[in-house]
Amino acid sequence: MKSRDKAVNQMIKAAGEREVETVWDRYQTQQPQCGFGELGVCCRNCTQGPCRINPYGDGPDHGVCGANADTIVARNLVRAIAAGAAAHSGHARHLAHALKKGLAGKAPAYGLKDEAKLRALAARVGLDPELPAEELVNKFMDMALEQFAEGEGPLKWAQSFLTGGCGETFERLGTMPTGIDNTIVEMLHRTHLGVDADPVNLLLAGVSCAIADYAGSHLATDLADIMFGTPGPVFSQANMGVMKEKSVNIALHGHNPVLSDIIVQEAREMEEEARGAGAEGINLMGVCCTGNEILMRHGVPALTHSISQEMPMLTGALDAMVVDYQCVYPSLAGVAECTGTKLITTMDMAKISGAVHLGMHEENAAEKAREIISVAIEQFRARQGRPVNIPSVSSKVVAGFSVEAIVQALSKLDAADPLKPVIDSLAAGSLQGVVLLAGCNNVKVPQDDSFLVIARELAARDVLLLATGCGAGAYARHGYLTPEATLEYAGPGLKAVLTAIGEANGLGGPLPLVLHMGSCVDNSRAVDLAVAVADKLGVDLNKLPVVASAPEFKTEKAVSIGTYAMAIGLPVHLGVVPPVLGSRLVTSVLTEGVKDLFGGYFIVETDPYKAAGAIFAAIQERRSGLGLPTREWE
Ligand code: BF8
Ligand code: SF4
Repeated sequence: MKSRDKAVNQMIKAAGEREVETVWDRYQTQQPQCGFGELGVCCRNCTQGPCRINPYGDGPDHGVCGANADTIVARNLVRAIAAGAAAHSGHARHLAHALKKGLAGKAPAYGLKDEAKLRALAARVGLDPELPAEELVNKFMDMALEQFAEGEGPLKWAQSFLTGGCGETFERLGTMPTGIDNTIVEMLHRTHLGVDADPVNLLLAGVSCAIADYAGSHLATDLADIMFGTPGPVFSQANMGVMKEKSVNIALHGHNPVLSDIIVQEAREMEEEARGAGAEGINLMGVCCTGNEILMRHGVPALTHSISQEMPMLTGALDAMVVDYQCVYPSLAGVAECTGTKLITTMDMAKISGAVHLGMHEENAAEKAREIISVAIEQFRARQGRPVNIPSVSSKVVAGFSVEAIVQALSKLDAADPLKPVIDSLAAGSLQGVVLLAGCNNVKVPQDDSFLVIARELAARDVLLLATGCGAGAYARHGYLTPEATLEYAGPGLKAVLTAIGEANGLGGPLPLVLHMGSCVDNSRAVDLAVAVADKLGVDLNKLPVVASAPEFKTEKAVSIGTYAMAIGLPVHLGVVPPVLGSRLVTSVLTEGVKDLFGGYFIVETDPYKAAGAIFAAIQERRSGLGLPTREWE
């Protein structure tokens, strides 16, 4: 089985018929994959290599420079964390530049949209929230940009949004970053030939980089919210059935709303042009995290996610796929050539040979957005008369659960103390705990399977489920972001809690089984929620019955997120084995040693049923630590 998604399977069949190569075909041609790479024991950090260590003792146990398996595995891992942090914080930096230019009158598409969010954030980072908006936003942006440079003390965006206990732990262990960029750059320095060869020291530096990743992610979420609005509940749809044969179908793929949000705004103005070309209208759809951003803020339907990103083109009905950066497969160019889709790259730092490049800059965002939409309209004209094969598979979606939206919904139950109903339910055991399901799909796992199994197993046992990234996408495509899913899969306690909140908000039924909190940078939203609960209870995050899980993770960004989730104190389940098993030392530090230092730790389990059991056990351990009633796995 390649995917649990019916629409994806229909398109895999279409790909076979048309002899279009997909991610699953290429995975086969890569077999057998390199065992040294899988274990993390190969090093290419200098030209005396590549060196590889035989972890079974019947080959070299040191590289040419003398680095052993522990050093090599640790170095490879922490470089991945640095790359992830660079990606998330690069996304934040891009938004910061756009808003800064917008405020200076140089980029008319950008400005302050959500003043209430700005004021709330300002109070958290120590600015006077009562300042006039213009003065405040400028001060806030100066401070935001300062996060990238090396400062004197702890990184403000890490310190201000986590618990006091986290800050103290990071200071004590020397893992509190002083700036985002210098922390990432130092990791490249440390992992150069002949610098840091102490695996534990390297891993601690990896944690520091991951905390910088958290700060960068939080900043990305904050800036997107103040520029484009903080999400609230939206109703939409997901999966390839959202394509419309008679409309101009445009997929927006990548991560940064810096362009996609503007395309959403401009498309509203260009409906007439589309109708002039014989279309019924413009049909925007999202892929991956750019898709999550515009679903959360505008209700734009979600088309598909992660490993199935090539599939929508095979319908023959996709006129353009517009990409920004991150998680965009270069293979899209070849598929687009076969299917006639215009693949449009938009970032000068992320081009793909064979794609049309329409480079957007902050100054010309609206103009570029219109140019991109016009290319898609032309392609719509060109495809007329050709057959299409759109799977009639789609699900209803309720999304938009920012922390603000969740607190707002909860305030209908208790206006004075919105978190109280959740905390009371956790204490009583009608809610056992909270699990954040995050991360990617991975070609090594049948697409969505682990996400779905874990959600069903945990929901039946009264665990509240949050989701982000392609995980949230998986739940969207399978109908798990609906009240109906709550009625079908939730255990009695969870059902009662979600129903009480839903009914208090006039929904006439429960909240969805899984709450979609946004893209991968929006994992910071889930952390905010956990921090609010921890602060209210007066305990640290590493005491809460809260677990993170990345059942099908793939990217370096996901490694970085998993590491910060561990560092703030959460048990973190990984459903794909990370390339660390070549070092017993590194493996034991990550699964056990870190628990004493941070409270969080990694659980590696590829079987989703066993993983659900392990996650539930981690929740019970936390409940027992808090003196709350525990439950057996039944
Ligand atoms: O940042 S979940 S495949 S799209 S890395 Fe990429 Fe993974 Fe999807 Fe979003 Ni996150
Ligand atoms: Fe080999 Fe050391 Fe060079 Fe790595 S840094 S390739 S282990 S010599």
